[in-house]
Amino acid sequence: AMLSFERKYRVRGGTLLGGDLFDFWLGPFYVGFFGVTGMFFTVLGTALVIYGAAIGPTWNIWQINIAPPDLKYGLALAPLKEGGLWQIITFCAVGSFSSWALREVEICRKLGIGYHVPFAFSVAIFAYVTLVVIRPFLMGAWGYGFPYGILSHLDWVSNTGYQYLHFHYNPAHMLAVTFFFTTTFALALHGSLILSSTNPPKGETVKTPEHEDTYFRDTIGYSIGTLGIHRLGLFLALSAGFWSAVCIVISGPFWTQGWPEWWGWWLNLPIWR
Ligand code: BCL
Ligand code: UQ2
Repeated sequence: AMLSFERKYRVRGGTLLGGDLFDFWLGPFYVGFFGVTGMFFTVLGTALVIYGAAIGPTWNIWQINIAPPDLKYGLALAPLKEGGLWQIITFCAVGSFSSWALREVEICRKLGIGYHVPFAFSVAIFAYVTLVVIRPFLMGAWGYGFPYGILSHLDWVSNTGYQYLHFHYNPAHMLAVTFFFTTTFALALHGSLILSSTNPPKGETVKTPEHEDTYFRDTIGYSIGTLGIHRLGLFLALSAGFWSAVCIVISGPFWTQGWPEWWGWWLNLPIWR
């Protein structure tokens, strides 16, 4: 079932690869070259995760774990049951996420809209790739990647954090956390403002952006505006992902001591030293 206005937007072209070959829809879904590659990597990757669980010791959803290779394998390929599975799954994950981003690009081109959505998703992919490819590569072993499992990845985060004594002292982690929290704050302000102006008391009409601006001008003396709040929200969210990637890539490749020690530069400033 196509929505009445949908036909108008189902335009040919705008493809990056494959030309007209995959330029069609399956039901409501655009296919495209990257729909095919995305489906391939997703199905293969998911099947390998299930196979990994099947050869593992448990079907307990919380305890299933697919671990990266031992550090002794360095940057080499490991035997399938000793981390090789993790390596192939990681390859499938990167292939699948990238395909999804490129499929988004093709859809943006068809619609003639900006690339904001694929750009934003790319920042999330960048954070993931930093964790399982860039940092392990810089540290010389795939074994530094995080394990695929619900509890196991939490253990990895805790262990990795304590290796640097106190991760809260990591300046980039501070920025990332602050951006995540500010993002939720901004969305709470925005969501509540929109719902309040679109849900007036019975008998009253829906309010306009004039009312929205006035609400914030009256309370804090400033309104960022309806377009502005979306720009701010995007900036905050992308910054959260970006600084997350930075906070982990500098832990090890750049700084090997505890993060509290890093602040020695501040304590050693000549003013008070
Ligand atoms: Mg910390 C990282 C917050 C305490 C050690 N920590 C993070 C960051 C974030 C954070 C800033 C994780 C988000 C991220 O990377 O997003 N930490 C945080 C907070 C506290 C905290 C708020 C707190 O105390 C209140 N951290 C601590 C303590 C340490 C500690 C002090 C442990 C003892 N923290 C670490 C370590 C790390 C973090 C170590 C990290 O490695 C991590 C980080 O920065 O990683 C980059 C980025 C987003 C992603 C990576 C997601 C990518 C998604 C991909 C592209 C798509 C997936 C698709 C999916 C599979 C398909 C779904 C299909 C469905 C049908 C939809
Ligand atoms: C706003 C506005 C919106 C909004 C929101 C604001 C009419 C519908 C939420 C208010 C936002 C401000 C003042 C910025 C807050 C800053 C940070 C860093 C959280 O003015 O315009 O449009 O949704």
